[in-house]
Amino acid sequence: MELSRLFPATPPPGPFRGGFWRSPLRGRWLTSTFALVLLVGVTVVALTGFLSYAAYNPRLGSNDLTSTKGLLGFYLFDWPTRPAWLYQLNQGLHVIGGLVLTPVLLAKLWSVIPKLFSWPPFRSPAQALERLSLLALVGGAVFLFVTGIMNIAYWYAFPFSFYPGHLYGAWVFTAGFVVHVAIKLPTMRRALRTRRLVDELRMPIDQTRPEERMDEEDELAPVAPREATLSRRGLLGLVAGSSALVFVLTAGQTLGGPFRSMALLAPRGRSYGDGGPNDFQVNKPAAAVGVTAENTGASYRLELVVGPDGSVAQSLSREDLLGLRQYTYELPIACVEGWSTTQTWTGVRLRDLAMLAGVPGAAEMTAESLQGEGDFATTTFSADQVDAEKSLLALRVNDADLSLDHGFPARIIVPAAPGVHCTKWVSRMTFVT
Ligand SMILES: Nc1nc2c(c(=O)[nH]1)N[C@H]1C(S)=C(S)[C@@H](COP(=O)(O)O)O[C@H]1N2
Ligand SMILES: [Mo]
Repeated sequence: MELSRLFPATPPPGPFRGGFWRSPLRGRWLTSTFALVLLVGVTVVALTGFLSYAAYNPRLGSNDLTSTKGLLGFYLFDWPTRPAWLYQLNQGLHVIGGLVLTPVLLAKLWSVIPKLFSWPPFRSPAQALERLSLLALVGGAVFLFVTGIMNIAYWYAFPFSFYPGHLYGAWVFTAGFVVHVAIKLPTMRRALRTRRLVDELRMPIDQTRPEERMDEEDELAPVAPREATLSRRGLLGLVAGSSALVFVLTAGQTLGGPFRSMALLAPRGRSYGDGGPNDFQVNKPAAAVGVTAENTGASYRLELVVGPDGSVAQSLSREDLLGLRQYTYELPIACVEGWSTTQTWTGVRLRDLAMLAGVPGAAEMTAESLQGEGDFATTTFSADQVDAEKSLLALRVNDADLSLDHGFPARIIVPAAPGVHCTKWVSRMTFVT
């Protein structure tokens, strides 16, 4: 069907005219070069994103923060408990990967701007559909990058909650991404063969020639190119340099050690407090949720409850807990926001507490914080997580009592779990067979 008759033959003035876009750097080779980086990078960021959803064990208790998800909450397995750094790696790849790819995404969008104004807007129903899929692709990508960056900056200026929004956006984007890759892969491969990267990296400005149009439909290479004011290697260097800079200024929040102090762009990646044993990342200070020295003092009890009917099997003071067999492990807390911190924790094994509650081999355990209602105050753990050798109710960290901000009198540390499941100020644990 010839649909172009729907539109006047002469394009409207301005950006719709072929001669408007004059950068000699635009062309299919350049776009495909960025596309190749994004194809690999975005795949990693998307997979780790969906894995992060699964890491919450959304099947259990109230763990799922996306209650309206329907089919989109699809995942395949319970999250494992080893290696202990699994979620740290996953979230480091997801968040730092997304940040590092941001300059590449912007460059790719710049390189394809002429297509936004192509004329006629579509020539066939198939092409109309293809362009519609770009709405999911570009809209989805911009939405995910923007909400992701706003979330790690704690800038909740959007009128919906982050978890469902980011998850649904991810599915919209993924649909657009799959269609786009399927359609464009052959063109990308052809375009990448038109130039060699090594040659481009040697080419100074005065030898920088515009890309040739590859065929009739090529809307990227300019019809009326200007003289180059930046070489292709200059542009690639600018983008690669920006990504490298973003990496250096953020990766320390996951890598830790000496790199932490370099994480200038990471909102919560640097030093805390006094250099003592409790001097590490605090997202949510006790004062922010009404936890005080008073309600964690002499009156504190940990109730071990047998579910689902809820009879209290044990009521333990902190001294009681310290009297149980203690274990010490080095384990990370890895926040969904990408920062992580590895510390040496000492406390009671969750499996020993299940035993004490009279529910050995519990199928599920729900931990509640004395913070009461509110975000992250309740978490449900799987049988594997309760049973894992290194799953602790930590009482001490780095040979000192936990500080109030780090969850005194007791906090949960489960290997490989998302940081949000390391519940602080635990006052009740309900074990279900
Ligand atoms: N009770 C309670 N536990 C909590 C939280 C909380 O807000 N309340 N925050 C969680 C989150 S999101 C993370 S990443 C880890 C580490 O956060 P922190 O630095 O505040 O300890 O603790 C988790 N435990
Ligand atoms: Mo977190």
